[in-house]
Amino acid sequence: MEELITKYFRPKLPHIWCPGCGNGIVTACVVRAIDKLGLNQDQTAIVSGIGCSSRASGYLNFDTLHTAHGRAIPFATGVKLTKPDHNVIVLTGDGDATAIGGNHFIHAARRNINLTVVVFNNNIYGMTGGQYSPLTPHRGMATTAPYGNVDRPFDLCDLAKGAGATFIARATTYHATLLTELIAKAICHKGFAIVEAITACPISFGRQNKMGSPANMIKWQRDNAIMVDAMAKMKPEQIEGKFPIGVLYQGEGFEYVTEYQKVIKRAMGSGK
Ligand SMILES: Cc1ncc(C[n+]2csc(CCOP(=O)(O)OP(=O)(O)O)c2C)c(N)n1
Ligand code: SF4
Repeated sequence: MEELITKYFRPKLPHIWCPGCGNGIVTACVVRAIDKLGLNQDQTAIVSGIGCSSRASGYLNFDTLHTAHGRAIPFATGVKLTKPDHNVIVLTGDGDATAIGGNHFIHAARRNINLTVVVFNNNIYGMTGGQYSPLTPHRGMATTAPYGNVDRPFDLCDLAKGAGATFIARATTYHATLLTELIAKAICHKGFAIVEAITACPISFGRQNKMGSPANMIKWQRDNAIMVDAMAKMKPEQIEGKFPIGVLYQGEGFEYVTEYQKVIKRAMGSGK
């Protein structure tokens, strides 16, 4: 990892993440995926919004944009349209991507624009002290839900599927090798690719929800995630409260930037 740190991280440490936070694991998986694919650092852009997870962009030695809360995807869309040859990777939190940025998320999925979006899902607004997000479980505790969350959460992967994303995957920080593989696959996919990374926030979520130590939170991931193929063969009572990991969907569809290039050609009178 030492080599990867020197190559891919800016000499900007210490970071802001609390001890036991899963954000470092997810960021390491992103870097390992990039390294595995041998991506050109000068042709790779990392874009994030605002939140603990979104701080990752500032630590990484690529072309990076640390933007406004919820707006990572529109900024990334702009980068991808003007630099179609760049790999554009969005690092975003569950609040960033599905609350204030929810509209951007579904429309980028609908357009099937060739972005890789890694959602750090810690089920809460971590940075601002533990308000519930659209991914906080029903009856989960949050500073804005001291008697339990009334809302039903989104299933992020189902939301992405319904909106038109063509690569959808999920893993946890316990399954770091799988998470790395899925991020690499998402980067290679030509279209809107989303990887939900289930990660522990022991401070703003774990404490309120009595989940114990950071190690216990990771054990919870181990005990509740099931590979999607294995899950399909299990009985309903065996999968109650569990969630699938792996590639959940991969499909095809015309891609937004390619179509946009065709429009430019047509407008210039040089293409169909
Ligand atoms: C327009 C705007 N609204 C609200 C905020 C305050 N704010 C900063 S981070 C954040 C939530 C972060 O939650 P999430 O995106 O899930 O990331 P995490 O901190 O959990 O990694 C909010 C509401 C802001 N910075 N800008
Ligand atoms: S508040 Fe939560 S998400 Fe933010 S750095 Fe601390 S543990 Fe991580």
